[in-house]
Amino acid sequence: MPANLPPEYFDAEKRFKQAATPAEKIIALEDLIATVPKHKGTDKLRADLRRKLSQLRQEAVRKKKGGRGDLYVVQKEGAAQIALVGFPNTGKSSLLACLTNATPVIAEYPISTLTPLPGMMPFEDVQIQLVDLPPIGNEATDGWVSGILRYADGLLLVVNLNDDPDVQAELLIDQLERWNIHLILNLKSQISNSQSPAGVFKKALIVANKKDLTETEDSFIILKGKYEHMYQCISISALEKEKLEDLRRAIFELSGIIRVYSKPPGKEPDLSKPFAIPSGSTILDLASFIHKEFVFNLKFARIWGSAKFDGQRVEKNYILKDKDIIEIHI
Ligand SMILES: Nc1nc2c(ncn2[C@@H]2O[C@H](COP(=O)(O)OP(=O)(O)OP(=O)(O)O)[C@@H](O)[C@H]2O)c(=O)[nH]1
Ligand SMILES: [Mg+2]
Repeated sequence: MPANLPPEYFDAEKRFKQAATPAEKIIALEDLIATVPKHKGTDKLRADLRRKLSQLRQEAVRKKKGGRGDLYVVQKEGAAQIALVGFPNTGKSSLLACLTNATPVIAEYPISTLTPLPGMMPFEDVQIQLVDLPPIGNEATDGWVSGILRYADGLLLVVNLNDDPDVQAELLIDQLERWNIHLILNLKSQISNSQSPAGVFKKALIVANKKDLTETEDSFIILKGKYEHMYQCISISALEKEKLEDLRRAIFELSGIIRVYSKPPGKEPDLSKPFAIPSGSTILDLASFIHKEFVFNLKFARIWGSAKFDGQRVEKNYILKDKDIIEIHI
């Protein structure tokens, strides 16, 4: 046993010994490792603890094999599914807690999130699903985390303003590239999420968290200088709940959906429940979404909102805009 271990080590060691479940053991051991000072005298101890941690993580994944489906796939709910990607401690779980009704583990120690956790974020009259994930760079979880990213409708790259956010963003994008997950440059482009032999293409937004900390303004300027022409960058504080409304709107825009409302001929529109459909959808796409039969019977539609005048007659290939009201004639 190396000399000069701090009292926190012994407290953490006690908690590790008392931990009952595999998840608790992993968390307690991560905690314990964080208390060991880094110097020559502790090399062997740190290596032993790391080996133990890696073994526990492998066991945890093996034990989950029976319920593998639950661990690897997050059932989509709501209008779109957006995944949170980032390095340890950047505030992914804090964000999920701020924006949704989910109650994730939030902690000062790294790798506090071990399994995916979804939550629903209301934005005006739609619900968007956010998925909190373990951090990138952990060999025990990277495999299935990257699997979830491939299925998401958009990615939030969460970086910490206190720790060279531009470098974090670069490393994250590099890692995604290695998984053949390519980010679509510029949200406003017409390209949508797609798949090809070269990999998947995803829309992304850079969320720079912890703007409440001092001297973070300059790092946001550097981040924007490097990335703003490619991805929207937004600085927020999950802790102080700053700029969260801007973030909600940016997430809605990232989701690539629009809301349209239907109106039976001669009646008032039903504004209580929108149809959430991909942006770029036409009247015909909407018709097939509402009812398969409509595709064959559709004659034309009248539209309130994006057309030149209210109630204007439009054809099947008319491209809908967010908040249009549509009267379908069959
Ligand atoms: N000052 C400040 N601290 C924050 C903010 N958001 C989160 N934190 C703190 O940062 C630490 C990590 O937060 P988490 O939300 O657990 O981070 P995470 O990215 O989910 O971490 P992992 O799951 O380990 O990857 C916690 O101590 C939070 O209280 C913020 O906006 N400002
Ligand atoms: Mg977390």
